[in-house]
Amino acid sequence: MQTLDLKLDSLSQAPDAQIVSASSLSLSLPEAPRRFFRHGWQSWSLAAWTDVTPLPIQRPTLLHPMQSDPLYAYETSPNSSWVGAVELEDDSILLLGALGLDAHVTLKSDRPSIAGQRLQGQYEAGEGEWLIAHGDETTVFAHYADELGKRLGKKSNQSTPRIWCSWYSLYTAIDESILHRIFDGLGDLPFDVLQVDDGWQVSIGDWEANAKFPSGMNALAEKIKSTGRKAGLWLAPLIAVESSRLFRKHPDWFLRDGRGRLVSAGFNWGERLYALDTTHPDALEWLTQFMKQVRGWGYDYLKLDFLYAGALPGKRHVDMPREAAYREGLKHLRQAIGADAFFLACGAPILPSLGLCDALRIGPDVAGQWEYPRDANLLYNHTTPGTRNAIRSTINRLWLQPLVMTDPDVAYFVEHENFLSEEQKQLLQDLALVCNFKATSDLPQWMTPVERESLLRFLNATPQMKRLSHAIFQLDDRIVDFATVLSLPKPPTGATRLWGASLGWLGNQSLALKILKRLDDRALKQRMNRLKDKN
Ligand code: 9PG
Repeated sequence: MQTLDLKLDSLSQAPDAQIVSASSLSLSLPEAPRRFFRHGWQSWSLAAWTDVTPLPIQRPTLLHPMQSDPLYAYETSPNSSWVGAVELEDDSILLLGALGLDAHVTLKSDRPSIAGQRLQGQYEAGEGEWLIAHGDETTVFAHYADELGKRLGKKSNQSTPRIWCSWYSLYTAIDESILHRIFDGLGDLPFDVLQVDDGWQVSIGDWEANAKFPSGMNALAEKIKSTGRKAGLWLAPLIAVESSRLFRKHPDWFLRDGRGRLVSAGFNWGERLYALDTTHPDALEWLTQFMKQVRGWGYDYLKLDFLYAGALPGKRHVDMPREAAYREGLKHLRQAIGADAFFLACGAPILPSLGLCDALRIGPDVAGQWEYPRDANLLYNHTTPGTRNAIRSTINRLWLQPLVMTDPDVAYFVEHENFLSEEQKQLLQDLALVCNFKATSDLPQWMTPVERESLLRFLNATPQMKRLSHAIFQLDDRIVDFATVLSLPKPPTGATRLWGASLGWLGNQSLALKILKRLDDRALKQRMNRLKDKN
């Protein structure tokens, strides 16, 4: 396939959109664009309209594999996974989007142009094809979603469940008795799923109930189902920590680079993470059995997390493009789970997950904190937990709505243990309504009667939603404006930059991260004890 050189002028005669085939292509622009739309690789990565100047390298770099596409983490010129767009002087938007996997878009400033590049060989229909669309933002992105749907598949007709999830109140500080009390306390609030998050397992890789769940995972699912709801469970099937039995027993199942060194999948839970090579037949067989076991325990809603690990660059057992390998692995996962279970993909590379999951997280984690100046300004990292980060990327990924249920993460209703203002909580609740995906982690024990009432109203609401512009929405007769949330802080300069660099260095030291984790764990334990005292 050839390299194409195109000019926007030559396109403007043509229809507003056209599909071209090329392994790489370059589209000259009439002038330097005003803004660039960058689309981060996986759920947590940044999706935003930014100006066209280079952005600082995100820190700490140790976390690149879990927060960005590590292949482009050091590329400072504006670049984007699969699809990029520019805003021109006449307010029109020009979109260049890959219709297959393993493709990237970059903005070149010398001779203003937008370039697309495919990385590796053909795998599925649509690869090597690009959509070029020119017009208003809504139209060009709708066109892109439409073409992707034809090639990668679209969402099922299932209705969106309303979910209670354990993560955003107690994090890993959960145990059997606390969860039982919460499930009882939720009473007849109209949730469809009660989802147990991280904290139940022996370790990442060793997916059995830990000592805090002495009755086992089966009994926990039974308890949930006895309340008339579906049981949901969090799992991170494609990663393992280095101390896990799985990793120590089968180091050959994990992804390595061309020189045989293990590929880092990031750092979390105070440990290094490694990625399962899903093209290894034994690893795949283990995955399949594992998924069947979880279904057998009685869980019908699965939040499969840290899925990006399946698409990291490396040398696989079967030599194939990384995103194609991921998609093949996901097909197996989907089959093992069964079509009748609900599959939420999280921390997942966006395009390769389409058509295979029911719902997709489209932004970073929310938090009971609006923004952390350390991350936003010093580390210039907009992928870390924080409500502003979550809203920003989510709004910029709403174009995915025709393709998959879009999960903006949970909304908050309580004041207890939460630092968001009333306005910020309202904005997050409205985001959930815009996404048509309702979830919360609020604890019944923390709710005042008024808060419980507002949660009930939220769960029962079915407003008519209309997008009026990029950031402004109408929900029934209410106008909701996200505009002030979406901008990015100015990149650090001078002393702030030096500060950021030192902090970034510290963030790469596993010892520092381990200490931070200890402190976090201690604070969580205290939170859990306060809750226990309350009962
Ligand atoms: C459980 C959590 C919750 C949450 C997920 C995921 O370091 N990181 O970049 C990072 C990002 C997200 C994250 C954890 C770490 O959270 O999104 O809902 O399930 O895992 O551990």
